[in-house]
Order: sequence, then structure tokens, then C-alpha cells
Amino acid sequence: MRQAGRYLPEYKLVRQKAGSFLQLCYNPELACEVTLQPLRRFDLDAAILFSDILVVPHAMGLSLDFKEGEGPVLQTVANLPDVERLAFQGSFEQFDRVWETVGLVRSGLAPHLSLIGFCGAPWTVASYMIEGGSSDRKRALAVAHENPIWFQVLLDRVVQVSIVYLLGQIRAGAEALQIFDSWAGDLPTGLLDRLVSLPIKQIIDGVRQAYPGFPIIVFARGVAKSHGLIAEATSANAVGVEEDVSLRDVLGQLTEKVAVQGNLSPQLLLGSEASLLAGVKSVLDGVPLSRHIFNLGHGITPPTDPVMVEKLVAAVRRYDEELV
Ligand code: 1CP
Repeated sequence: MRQAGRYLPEYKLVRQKAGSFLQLCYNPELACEVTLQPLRRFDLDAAILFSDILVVPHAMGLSLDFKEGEGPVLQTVANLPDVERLAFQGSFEQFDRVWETVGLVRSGLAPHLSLIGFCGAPWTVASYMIEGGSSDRKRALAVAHENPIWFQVLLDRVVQVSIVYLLGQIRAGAEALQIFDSWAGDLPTGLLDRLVSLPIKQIIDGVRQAYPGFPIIVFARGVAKSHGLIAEATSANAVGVEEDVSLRDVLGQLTEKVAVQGNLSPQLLLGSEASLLAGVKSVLDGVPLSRHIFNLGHGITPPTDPVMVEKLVAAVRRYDEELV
């Protein structure tokens, strides 16, 4: 989860060299380098592609910029003509560069390490396309509630383009996929089916039509009691779980074949070693190793000391060895 983030000095150097965040995303050599950096430092099991969920709306024709200290600035859509102008078929030059990154990463990664590709889920991506950047999602929520025709067309186009994007990542060497619905928790439970589960299921079906059984993790952040329903509706292999939710409770909502991923609070990396270790133990206790991918509950924060990440990984490994 945001492994290659701003907490690593070597990332900051490459980012500077690239010029901007977006130039880094579209520079296969440098994007490969920052994808691999955390793996050189830490004893991790998998790498996550360095890119961003907003590459999809960018490829669909919306202008995109990442402003220093401000986050993304994306061109918005507000009506049917805006949505009908969005590209959703054919080829997307932005994707070629990301796929090239995936290929470089796979060949630079030791064979026993996995490579996770990703995209944003349609609700989260559409919310950025409506709001134009980081926001409270009020406008996007109003549109979701009013459900104008153009909103459904928007979700459908994001689904189609996301499938193209993910299939290319698999062809280039991704071995698992994660779909990030960071703002799923904003929605009332009555809208989760239509706006979260259904469009994610359409993406998963599209991917598995070409690659049957392909492993997919769904991270619907903030849906606590609805993880089970979403997993069932989407046929995810694993669900990413936000912090402050009991993994055991979520496991109880899932069938035996579905695993959990998560969910240590990234804030614990900013405190004492003792509280970090207590946090690791409380995440791991009582969760079967065979159904758990250890991870943070959300992205790593920029003030994190890499030494704390090292201690975290060592603690998880120790716990592993005690059990097996
Ligand atoms: O300054 C910088 O260097 C940019 C910081 C950064 C990074 C490292 C952004 C800007 N994106 C990323 C990479 C990224 N984003 C990855 C690659 C893996 C990695 O580097 O470790 C992934 C998986 C994402 C996914 C992403 N981007 C999400 C979903 C996951 C989540 O964090 O909830 C979202 C919501 C975004 C949008 C985004 N990208 C970046 C910013 C500042 C934002 C806006 C966040 C917000 O609205 O609060």
C-alpha cells in the first residue's frame, strides 16, 4: 500500500529526477525503479506497480496534473456530452507506458516475489472525475443519489477502460490485481450494490473472461460490515480491510475460500516500537496464515521512518516462524 511513497529518500531522488509525479508514472525505467526500491530495503513478498488510479481518466481524455502539496487536479465531467466525449475504445498511449513498466518490473523482480497490478474502482475513479481532485465527495455523492443517465454511462465507460488497462497489465506480467475503492465508505449501504459491487464485478468478469480464475483483491475502504456482501457479489479472492476493523469479524463474513488483506494502522509506524509490535500482534492473533495477506489498512504516510517499516516486517516474519 503506497510502498513507494514519499517516506523513502531514494524515491524522493528519483521523483525529483523525473520532474513531476506524472512524468514518473509515464517513465517506464524510473517507474520500474521506484516499484522495486522497497523490495531492496525490506523482506517483502510482493511489489505493487508504481502508477496511479487517475491514469485511467487521463487515458480517457481528461487533463491531469499533480500539484505539489495539493494532490491531483483532474479535468471534470458534469453532463452527458462531457461523458460522451470520453474515449473508451481503441488504444490508449498512456497505458503502453505503464504496461512497459510492468514488463520491466517483472523481469527485475526475483522469481519468488509477486507483482500486483491495480486500478481504481469505478465509484472512486468517477468521484475524482466529477470533483476534479481530492475532496469531500459531496458533489459526486449528490450525483450518485440523483443518478442521472450520464452517471451510469460514466461508470460503464470507466469499467470498459479499466478492463483494457488490467488485461494489459496481466499480459505484461502482473500476477495478481488489486481494485481500489478508496471512497466506498462514503456510500450508504443501499447504494453499495449498484455503485461498488456491480461495476467491480463487471471489471472482474471482463478480466477473468480472458484469464479464468485470475487472483483479484478488492479494497472497498470503509465498508466494515459489508465486506462479505461485496466479496460475494464480486467473486474477489481476497478483501483489503481498512484499519480499526477486526479482521476476525471480516473473516466471519466471508466464505472459506476468501482471504483478508490488512489492516495495521499506518499511524502505528509513527509511534513507539512497543505500540507497533502490540498492533502487529493484535492484527495477526487469531487470523489463519492461510487466509491472510499482511498489509497496512491504508497508505504509508510521508513522515514514516523506514526503520520502523523494517521493524514491522521483521515482527511479522517472527510471528510467521513461531506459528509454522
Ligand atoms: O508526491 C508524490 O510523490 C505522489 C504521491 C502519490 C503516490 C506515491 C500519489 C498521488 N499516488 C501514488 C502512487 C499510488 N497511488 C500507487 C502505487 C503504489 C505505491 O506507490 O506504493 C497506488 C496503488 C495508488 C492508488 C491511489 N491513488 C488511490 C487508491 C489507494 C488509496 O490510497 O486510497 C487513490 C485514492 C489515489 C489518488 C491520489 N494519488 C495521489 C494523491 C495525492 C491522490 C489523492 C488522494 C486523496 O484524494 O486524498
